Amino acid sequence: MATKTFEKLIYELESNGTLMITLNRPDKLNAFDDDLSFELIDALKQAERDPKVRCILLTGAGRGFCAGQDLQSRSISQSNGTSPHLGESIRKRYLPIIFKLRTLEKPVVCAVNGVAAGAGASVAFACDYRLAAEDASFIQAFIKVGLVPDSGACYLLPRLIGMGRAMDLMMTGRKVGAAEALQIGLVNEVYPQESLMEKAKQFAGELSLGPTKAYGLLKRALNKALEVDLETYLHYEADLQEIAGRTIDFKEGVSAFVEKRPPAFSGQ
Ligand code: T3D
Repeated sequence: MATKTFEKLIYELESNGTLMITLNRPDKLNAFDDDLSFELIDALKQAERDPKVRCILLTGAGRGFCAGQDLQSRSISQSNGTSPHLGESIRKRYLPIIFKLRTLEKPVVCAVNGVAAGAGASVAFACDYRLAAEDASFIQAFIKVGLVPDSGACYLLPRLIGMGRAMDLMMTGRKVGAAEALQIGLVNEVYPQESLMEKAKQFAGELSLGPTKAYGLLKRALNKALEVDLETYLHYEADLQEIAGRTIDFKEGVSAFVEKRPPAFSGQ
């Protein structure tokens, strides 16, 4: 498989099948410039294609997770008297990232190591799990710079925490600390900063040993379940189970149960 070298993120595949993707612009709290956003799209596509990747663990280098859009580049174009085409920017950069995170048929765990603001928060919301450090935080920063929440925030956040809470966070742009994030269901677990990565790797490692195809199908099922009526969903679910029932991991799961031993899933 052709592999690509990245400059603004770190792409490390561990022998257990966990792929660590680390956003790597720590001096800018890993804000998305064009390069970082296009590299993340490429990294996710590569992870999707590579059968050795069984789980993705996404995090940020330094003290932040991701501060969203790099505002420096926007400031430069505004001072030149030009209005950036944000619709085009979102379609080309954020849309593919969010869509790929939601539809990529492998588990994606986000280790939120620090502040997640604007599109950086949206990226965390699009992951399947959010494990946060005690000093992590989430900021719907868009409104503070006069923008509408983007990168799927208005779609994803109400689905995670409900419409009322999402409206509050988006209208005020206030900072949500890890304790509140846990309480409102925005994150799955909170750990001390020093143990976050160890815990996240351990958890991702467990998912890497799981029935990868079934994880992928369950993501498909949950995505569909939010969109369609019950009867349509029940037919869709039957189709997915037809697929899952033909996997090697289903055979292995049943054999392991009958033989009273732990399953050794291959991801096939
Ligand atoms: O444009 C489009 O394509 C549309 C899409 C928009 C999507 C969006 O994400 S809009 C929202 C953009 N993000 C923000 O508005 C967040 C801006 N950042 C902040 O509000 C604060 O930095 C934080 C609350 C996130 C963290 O505050 P703090 O005090 O911990 O750190 P800091 O000192 O503000 O930042 C540290 C450095 O990172 C600093 O650089 P310097 O001065 O030391 O050289 C700061 O400028 C830089 N930085 C932080 N966020 C950004 C950034 N540089 C560029 N863009 C950023 N978003």
